[in-house]
Amino acid sequence: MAEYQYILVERDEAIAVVTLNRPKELNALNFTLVSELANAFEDLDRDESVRCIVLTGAGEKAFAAGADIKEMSDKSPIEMMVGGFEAWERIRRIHTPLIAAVGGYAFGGGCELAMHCDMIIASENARFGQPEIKIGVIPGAGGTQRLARTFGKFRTMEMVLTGEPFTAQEMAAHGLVNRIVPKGEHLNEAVKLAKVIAQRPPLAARLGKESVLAAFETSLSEGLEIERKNFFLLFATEDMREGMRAFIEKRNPEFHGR
Ligand code: CO8
Repeated sequence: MAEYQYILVERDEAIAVVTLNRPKELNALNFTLVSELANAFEDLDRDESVRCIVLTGAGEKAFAAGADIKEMSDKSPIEMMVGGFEAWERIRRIHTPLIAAVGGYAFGGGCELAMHCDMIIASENARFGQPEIKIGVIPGAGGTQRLARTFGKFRTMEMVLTGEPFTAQEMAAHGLVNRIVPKGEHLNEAVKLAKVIAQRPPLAARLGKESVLAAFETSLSEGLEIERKNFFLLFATEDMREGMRAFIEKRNPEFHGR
């Protein structure tokens, strides 16, 4: 497995756990870290034995407190443009299901990174926020768009225009957190959920993810078309035959990703 400076990548059978590993800086996302993350996710995405990826932050205080303000503070618009946004696009295109395990602060780019994932498990002490306005900018890695689509216009406005954080409970009440667990339990719970997904046929998981994400990018009729074509496509898989046969024969299915 590749060596990284700012992240850790570990395997637990079919699960990969990726840890943002700058705990002294509250896992602030510098350009190198985000690029390492994109590289690691792409490597794991290519590995058929990886069925689900869990993303978490090192230390008790933060998932990630946002982009690295010290690194960004003297950058020009062009340096920002060429410096790192391509890595965020690469993360957006990962096919393997991604689960964010959030304890403590998920601020700025940290909140946006959690929202790049497909599910979010949060510790009861998790705090989500887009505080960029307090330092003179706005969210830049999808915060205004992804929040507005789930959290709604009015709460998103409050978050983006005041910069004040919301609790895990508030996020869960509005559908931005799957479940809240006692402090410190977020990673265990995320791995537990990942293990359930890892048992499912991976091609169905991939096309299920693709279809759900299409809901955020298309009209209803285009989205329905994508869903239907993906549904038909799965009838070409051995796993579909196995899944249905196992149901009829009243036994557990054995999926091979084919
Ligand atoms: N960048 C750099 N360093 C940070 C960051 C950060 N975002 N957050 C915390 N740190 C550092 C602190 O400077 C401090 O370092 P040092 O010990 O050397 O002084 C250390 O981490 C611990 O932080 P604090 O002492 O501040 O810890 P507190 O518990 O007192 O406060 C907070 C925790 C409330 C989270 C506080 O650290 C804070 O407000 N952090 C900044 C949050 C923020 O503004 N985030 C948004 C950044 S902008 C952004 O994310 C835009 C994303 C655009 C897309 C990405 C493009 C690449």
